[in-house]
Formats: sequence, C-alpha cells, structure tokens
Amino acid sequence: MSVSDQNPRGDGEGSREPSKTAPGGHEPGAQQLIEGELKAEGLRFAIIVSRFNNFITERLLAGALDALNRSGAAQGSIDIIRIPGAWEFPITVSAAMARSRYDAIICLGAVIRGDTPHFDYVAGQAAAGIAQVSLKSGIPVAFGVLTTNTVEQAIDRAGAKAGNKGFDAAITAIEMANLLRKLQAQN
Ligand code: INI
Repeated sequence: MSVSDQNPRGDGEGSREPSKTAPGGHEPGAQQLIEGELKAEGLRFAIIVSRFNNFITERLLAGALDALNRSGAAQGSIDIIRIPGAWEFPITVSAAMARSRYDAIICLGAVIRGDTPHFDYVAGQAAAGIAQVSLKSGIPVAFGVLTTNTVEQAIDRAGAKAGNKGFDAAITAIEMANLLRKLQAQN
C-alpha cells in the first residue's frame, strides 16, 4: 500500500472517499508517493572498482554483483571497469557517462588513512569529483568508496561485522535508476 492509499491514521482502513481519483491515479490534493523499485531487470550498470587496497575492493565487488544478480540484473547488463585508485574515479565516471549506456554507475574503492595527509586529498577529491560529474549528467552514481581510519574498519565494511558497502551501493544504484526513470517519465 502506498502512502496515498492510507487514511490519516495510516492504517488503510475506512474513511476513504470514493470517486475523486484524478487521471494520474491519485486524488486531487493528495500526496503522491514516488520511489524507485529494487528491481534491476532492464537496467544497465557500470561498476568502477579501484585496485588500490584490492583485498578490500574485491569483496566490495562481490557484494555489488550479488545485489545486482539477486535483484534480477540480466546477463550482459553489467560492465566492470577497473582503475588504479580512488583518485581516478571522477574522470572514469565522466568517461563512462559519455557512453550513454548506463542507467547507474557504482563506484567501489577503499581509502585507508595512513601516516600522511595523502588520505584527505584522495578521499576528498574522489567524493567531490564523483558528486560533481553525477550532478551534471543526471545519471545516479552510488558511492561505495570506504574511507576508514584503519584496515580493520575497512574489513568490517567489506563483508564482515558492518555488512558489505558494495552490496549497499548496488541496491542504492538500482533504486535511484528506477526513481530517476520515473521522475523523467513524468515530465
Ligand atoms: N588510492 C586508493 O584508492 N586508496 C588509498 O588508500 C590510497 N592511498 O592511501 O594512497 C590511494 N592512492 C592512490 C591514488 O588513488 C591514485 O591512484 C594515485 O595517486 C595515482 O593517481
């Protein structure tokens, strides 16, 4: 049941007024719920995965593929693009978008803090650059790039104690691709 089907008590029972339904399927003045389904059928994805800290990023990739396959992604609908490190995400996302082939892009990487300020430059520029190209193109980009203080924290987020952020990023990509399709179709 969508929010627009519910009465003010939110239980879907009683008090629903008949015959005021607008052509779009919702009552005039009522709230309309717009959200993306978690179904990957008919969608095409690029997964961009960095080799740096690959003992972590390969686990993120396994999680992302698991999520896409379990959500119904078709064979041949997923391209895997490998890059050296997180710094290379923005330019690669931009080039992938230029192919006009993908409904969503998933970035998977691991930036782990060391003894120098290198971490801050790499993590900061990767995040800012990815956000910038995504906003410009209108294609959703899921940020599955770990930024952690320790290797243990990265392991926890790559399939151990704290789930798998690659899986989570792929689910987000599916939802956002479906949501943007819907919003664009309603224009
Ligand atoms: N790249 C990462 O993906 N993670 C890191 O933790 C990292 N550190 O710490 O240096 C890293 N550096 C490499 C960088 O992304 C570029 O590939 C490199 O500077 C070449 O442009």
